[in-house]
Amino acid sequence: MSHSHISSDEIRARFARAMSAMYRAEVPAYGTLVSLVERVNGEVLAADEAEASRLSRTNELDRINEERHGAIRLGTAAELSTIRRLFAVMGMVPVGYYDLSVAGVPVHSTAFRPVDPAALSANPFRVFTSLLRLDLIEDEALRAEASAVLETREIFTPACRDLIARAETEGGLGEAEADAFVEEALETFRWHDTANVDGALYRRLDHAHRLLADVVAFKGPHINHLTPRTLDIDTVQARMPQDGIAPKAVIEGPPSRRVPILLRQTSFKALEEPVAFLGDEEREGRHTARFGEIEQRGLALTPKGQALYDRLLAEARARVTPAADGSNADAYMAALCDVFSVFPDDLDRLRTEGLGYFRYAATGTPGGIDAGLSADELVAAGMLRADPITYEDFLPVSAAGIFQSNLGDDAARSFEANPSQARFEADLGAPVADFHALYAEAQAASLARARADLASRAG
Ligand code: OOG
Ligand code: NI
Repeated sequence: MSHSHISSDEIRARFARAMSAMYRAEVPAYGTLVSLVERVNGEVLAADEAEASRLSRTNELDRINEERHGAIRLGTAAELSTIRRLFAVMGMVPVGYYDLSVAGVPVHSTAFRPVDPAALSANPFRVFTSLLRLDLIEDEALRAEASAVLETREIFTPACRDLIARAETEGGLGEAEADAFVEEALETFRWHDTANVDGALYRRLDHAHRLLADVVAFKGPHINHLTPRTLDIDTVQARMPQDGIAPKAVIEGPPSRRVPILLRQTSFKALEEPVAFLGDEEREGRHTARFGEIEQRGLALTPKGQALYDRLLAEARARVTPAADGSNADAYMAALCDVFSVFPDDLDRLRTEGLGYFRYAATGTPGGIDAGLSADELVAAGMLRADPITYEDFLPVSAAGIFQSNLGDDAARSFEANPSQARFEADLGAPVADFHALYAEAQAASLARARADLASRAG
């Protein structure tokens, strides 16, 4: 990287801020939600000194009030591979593969995000990115029409394409180029109130699947939500109505616990917006696309912890299947709490039972070190401290719940489970990273550093 290049972390931070400003202007309720989340985060940090110092130790305190994820839905393989190159300019790479066909949504997805711990604390901005699967749409004629519309649209500005290519060949962007890139890249995510199709085709697409209309009928993959991170999702959920926002009835993910695990999410419903279809100057169309969401992040789970989570979630949902209209929300939350009571809820047990990932650091305690001691023994002896590693990814069942609540209740269809990671990676033009490998690596690297620290002190 030459001296004149600015870091990809800095480009990502600028882009995330620009996106947030754009979305605040387009969807005022998002601004209300962000203010509420910031207020509640401030209250949590003021009331809970231990949590505040843990977040400061793990370099999360500074990032929290700027932390966002967004989501887009793409139509073609070419769009997906170009968006991969666009996100790479900002240090974001594809992590994880999510098959949502099981949940009746004809897409498969990945999340673009930074992976390096230092980059995550600089700015963890992520974008959940889905690719439409036309192969899951039954109507062959409609499939062909949809694909013809998608083939002719261009979701990147020419200047954006040039700047991506320049970043690739030069290994980065200079100050002015970075600002131009942020401005041009933002165009891809902007809302367009004029559609790419006429009203008749829109209705056919919408009838086949709400998602099909949302992807095919528009000029670009408008950002459909931007999610701030809260330190107390139950409080924000409870206060949303006072601020004029109606949340969906059920918080997705694990129940409320002493030690948060994985990810809990809730959203408010999509806005209904006026749309002008082709050949219709009256803007008499209506489309619901954009919504709001909040999330609370907790401990990243190991494959063993994840398997326990998946089993318990399936058990709770089998006992009470949450209805789309929220009518059995209380019964579902009660079943969830009951079923999850067997999931260990203190940090020591989560660590010693191998359920979660931890970051190790040497404590200030002086003393010799026995190289043969295990990490758990060193923690028990007060030589090492273990802090939870935050889950930076997504949950397919939760994502399906978010999709369904904002696509409308009638959108629930069932497809056969139909994962196709190899196809997705071929379209993407790259493999997706395995997030368990990333967490395991971060844990192992911190432990090796902590052991080296202890050894140098002992010597
Ligand atoms: C994406 C829904 C998934 C999440 O937080 O799980 C998601 C979408 O509706 O396009 O954003
Ligand atoms: Ni989301």
